[in-house]
Amino acid sequence: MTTFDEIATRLEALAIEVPSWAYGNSGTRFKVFGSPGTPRTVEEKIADAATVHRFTGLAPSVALHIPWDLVDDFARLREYAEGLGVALGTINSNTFQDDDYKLGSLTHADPAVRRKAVQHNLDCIEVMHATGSRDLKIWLADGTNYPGQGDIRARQDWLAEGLAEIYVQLSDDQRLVLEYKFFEPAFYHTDVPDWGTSLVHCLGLGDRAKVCLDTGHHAPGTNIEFIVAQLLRLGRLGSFDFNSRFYADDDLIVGAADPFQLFRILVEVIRGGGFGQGSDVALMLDQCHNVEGKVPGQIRSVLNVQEMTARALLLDTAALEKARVAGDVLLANEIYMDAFYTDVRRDLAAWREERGLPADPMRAYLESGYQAQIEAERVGGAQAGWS
Ligand code: LRH
Ligand code: MN
Ligand code: MN
Repeated sequence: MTTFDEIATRLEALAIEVPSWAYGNSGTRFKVFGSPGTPRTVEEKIADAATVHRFTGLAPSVALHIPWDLVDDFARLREYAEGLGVALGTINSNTFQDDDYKLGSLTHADPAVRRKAVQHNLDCIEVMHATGSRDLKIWLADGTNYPGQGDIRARQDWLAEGLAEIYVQLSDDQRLVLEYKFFEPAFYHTDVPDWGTSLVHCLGLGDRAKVCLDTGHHAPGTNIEFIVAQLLRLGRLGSFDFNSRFYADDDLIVGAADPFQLFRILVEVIRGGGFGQGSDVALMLDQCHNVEGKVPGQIRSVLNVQEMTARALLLDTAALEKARVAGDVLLANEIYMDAFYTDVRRDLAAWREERGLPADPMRAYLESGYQAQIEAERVGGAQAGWS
């Protein structure tokens, strides 16, 4: 059995990037509920993200979405964030909210629209220079609703061309991560529907093009940990968008719907070298909090990832390997489940206290008065983008 003490220092490597849009008001297509204390500016979103980090020590960077988080001076925004103890992280481009993109962006049949979409991504690279961000994340809403509507083959060629124009503008320490999603908003075909399509484009671009895996973007029953293992094996897993789903792209709190799936994914992340020293896999959240509090929602999320990472690190890999070699199916499964069922909450509380963090970050936040303060100060919070 691996003990908690043996994994304690390894846990220090855990860093989870939080999305700026998790702090804004969001909802479904039926209703966006406003909640008191919602940020009115990018700075206020960053202040909330910094608060999550202050109470948990787990969220040292915040991802931005452009143009949702557009400001005049990104160098100043970076200073502001750093002053609060967090870095600006992944820059997400957005080519899905402009009328011109109704029938596609990088895959649109009209070269002028494709040019506009490429240019937007180039503008995002400029932002990255100012913010010090490593990753440009591209997710496309591109697709069609009806058979015959588009030339699905030509759209792949246009996509490859556009991505190449973007990729060459990255500097040597920057990366492009291409996110896939199997449906929505298009329903007949999607231009980047799966990890295979994303990988094919990344392979065509170069070493610094990687796949982004959003856990909510798969058909029910998909074995996501297998995809993780395969992409890590190929050196092409760039980042995660963590969330959980019951039905579609629900964007619920990570680990809420299926904690065992999160465990299985993290086991493969660790197994494949995607965690800790030498790893360049970015662990991010991509969530929206429609009915629950946003800052505590984010705190719960990063704590869930921490708890499940600890349990995955506890897996006795030596004993597991022995059982596998011996062909002992039941013992192998027992060893695996033992790690999953280990309750690490008390150990984690002590671990946090040893590092000057609150033993129970959620309670500490609720008692801190931060929520009452932002509710009093902020009137008329802004709506987040949809996801
Ligand atoms: C698309 C997505 C993508 C977007 C975010 C807001 O469903 O997962 O990552 O950038 O939602
Ligand atoms: Mn996502
Ligand atoms: Mn999504």
